[in-house]
Amino acid sequence: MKNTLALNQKNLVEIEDRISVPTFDRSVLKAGIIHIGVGGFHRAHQAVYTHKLLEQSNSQKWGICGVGLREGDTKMAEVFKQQDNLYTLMVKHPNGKTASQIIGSIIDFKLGFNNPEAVIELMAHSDTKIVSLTITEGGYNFNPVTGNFDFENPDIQHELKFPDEPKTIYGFLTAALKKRRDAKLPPFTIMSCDNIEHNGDMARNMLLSFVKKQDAHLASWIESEVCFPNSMVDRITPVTTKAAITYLEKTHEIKDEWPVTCEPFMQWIVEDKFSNGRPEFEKVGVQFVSDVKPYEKMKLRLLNAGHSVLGILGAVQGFQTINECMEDDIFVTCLRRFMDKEATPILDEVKGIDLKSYKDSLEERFANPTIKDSLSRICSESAAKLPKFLIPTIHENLAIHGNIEFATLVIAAWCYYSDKGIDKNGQSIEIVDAMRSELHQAAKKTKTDPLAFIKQESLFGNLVKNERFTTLYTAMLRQIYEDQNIKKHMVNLL
Ligand code: CS2
Repeated sequence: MKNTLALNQKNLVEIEDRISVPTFDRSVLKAGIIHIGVGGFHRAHQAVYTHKLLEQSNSQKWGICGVGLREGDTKMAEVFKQQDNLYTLMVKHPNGKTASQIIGSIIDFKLGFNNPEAVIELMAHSDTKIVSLTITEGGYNFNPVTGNFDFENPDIQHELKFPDEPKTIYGFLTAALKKRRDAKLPPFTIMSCDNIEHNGDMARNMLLSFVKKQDAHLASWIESEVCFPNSMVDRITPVTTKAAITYLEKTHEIKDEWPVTCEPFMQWIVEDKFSNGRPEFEKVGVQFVSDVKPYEKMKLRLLNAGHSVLGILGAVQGFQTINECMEDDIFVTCLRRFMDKEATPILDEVKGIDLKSYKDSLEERFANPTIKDSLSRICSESAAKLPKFLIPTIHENLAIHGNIEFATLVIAAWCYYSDKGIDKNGQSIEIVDAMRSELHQAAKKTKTDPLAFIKQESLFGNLVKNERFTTLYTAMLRQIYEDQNIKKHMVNLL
């Protein structure tokens, strides 16, 4: 009987007999990449590509230093400290097999909220070539209707007043870029890896709006010198469960406080524009293109929107996971109809991709029974996600007299879900959303004003003015409120 080994650098020599460990020398790596927002997704995606590249003997020595700007990142900092920034990647295959390995590309982790100076220094250091971001859709601080930077945010107001006390990504980037410019260092690239169409352009526009208020000269330097590649990122990464931690302990006798689980599929398409060099990621399967927009749109409007369609309808139906939805033929058919009839017609031509097989593969990935991606993860922050994933599809279809039935049913179900917070069996649904109370307040008015929910302009724009939409929406809403039988109303659309 072996003994359980805590995951850390010293124990790697023994862990090697159990699962694969980094074969490269971590001590010589430099933090060429500073990554803000180290959650499951980054650890299953960019950090894995970086690890794979480091595994190649002739590779450059790019390591990653993780940064958490919020107090909520403290736990990650503690775990990383205890484990010498190592963690286990557990890839879950549809046949039930789990392939586990230790990832070693992250070499340091810093918290920004309690020591902003250290993070600014790090970003301003000449070794830093790229600052990459997974700060979620909500992290970009834009007004979804106007698309403009939200100067009302108290954190933004604070950092504009006190540039030495940054709070959001914008304060940190500005302070660090200023230092680099003053030190005559080349800037770093800002690489957004969030699920937002034109994520690089978004990061650029928002940062420039912020900097212009503070320092017009710096803004023009950023405008001409800093690259913001757009990218499309993809790997389904459910929330880490206790079961994953126990599995590692039982099966491999490794104690990892926070492993990451994910599907086998991974994809990363990036525009090849970098201010200060980049790792040779093409050697490990990353695709570099000159324009990533059609790929981004395809992914967000099919995969992410597809997730939300299953997530919202599934939550009201009382399902818990995406694969549970995919075990129900009605859900599978509705998902496909939504993708074929509503999302596909508004996509641009996507070079080299056969949309039919892309959609087939999405169905397979969603159905993977080992992933157990929770609907609570999918539905969390819907107020930030749906205006990116689903609502634009309705607007674009209305403009071309296209189909809107399934997307509209999702919005009606979202209203019901935000109002009642229960599924059709009366079980409560935990709603995680920065706009939770606004959503609830608006949805609650539905009884007296059926259009109250979609009057939230910051989410829906002027959708409430479109009669074709409102007629369909109110009819669907009435039905859901009457009998809560979401599946019946899905069947009605087939
Ligand atoms: C999901 C995404 O958060 C969501 O709503 O759709 O996290 C999705 O799993 C990833 O983008 C897959 O690449």
